[in-house]
Amino acid sequence: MSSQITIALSKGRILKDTLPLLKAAGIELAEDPGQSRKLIIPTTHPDVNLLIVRASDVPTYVEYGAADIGVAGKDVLLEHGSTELYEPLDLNIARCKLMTAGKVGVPEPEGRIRVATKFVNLARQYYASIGRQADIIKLYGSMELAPLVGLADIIIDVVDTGNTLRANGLEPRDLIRTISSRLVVNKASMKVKHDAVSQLIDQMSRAVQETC
Ligand code: PRT
Ligand code: MG
Repeated sequence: MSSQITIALSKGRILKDTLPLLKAAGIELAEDPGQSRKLIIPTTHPDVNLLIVRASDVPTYVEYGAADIGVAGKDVLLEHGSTELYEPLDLNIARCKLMTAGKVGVPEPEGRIRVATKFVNLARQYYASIGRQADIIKLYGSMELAPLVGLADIIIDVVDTGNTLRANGLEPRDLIRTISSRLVVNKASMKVKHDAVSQLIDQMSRAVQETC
């Protein structure tokens, strides 16, 4: 690898699950991002740096070329909706389900429903696809609260164990789609840094297959 490569990742489950795949490509963190407040993390590979960004900002960094490569959930990528990103690899990590959920035992009202979510574009597409009238309310977090206080009938969120729903008296309803995290690549980087980028994709791809 001789080109400089910048990789955008979010802290938390994506960072944790991506580290072993990067290690297989010869990339290890030179500092612990859990300990450090730095947002640019050097690696043991002289040509590779990591950027620590908000999960929902990863597609933006990669689209504008501030990072060459990123790792983001398919939920975030679909909501972002860019056609300007290559998505060469399903990393099969941070798996979850995008679902609707509502209050336990409370049937959905007839006619128009109110839906709270941070995935407003996905929510609009989903209700259009099933031909249901829905008012979509944008929230930035704690979606589970919305049905409890009468802000919405339904939420749309990603669900893993379902414990968060259950703890708040909610139940999963309809599966919208299964989600995993994807490697995304800036289109210009794919051309200009082709050798370095494709080597990294190949190495990570092999590591994904070995863990499956
Ligand atoms: O936290 P921030 O607002 O910065 O962004 P984020 O919440 O999108 O980031 P992060 O790191 O929490 O999630 C990154 C990606 O991980 C998401 O885009 C998903 O693709 C994926 N993922 C996998 C999940 C989960 N599993 C998950 N369980 N993202 C969020 N959750 C939430 C869930 O909504 C619930 O609130 O975690 C909580 C626990 O889930 P349960 O079902 O196990 O209780
Ligand atoms: Mg989170």
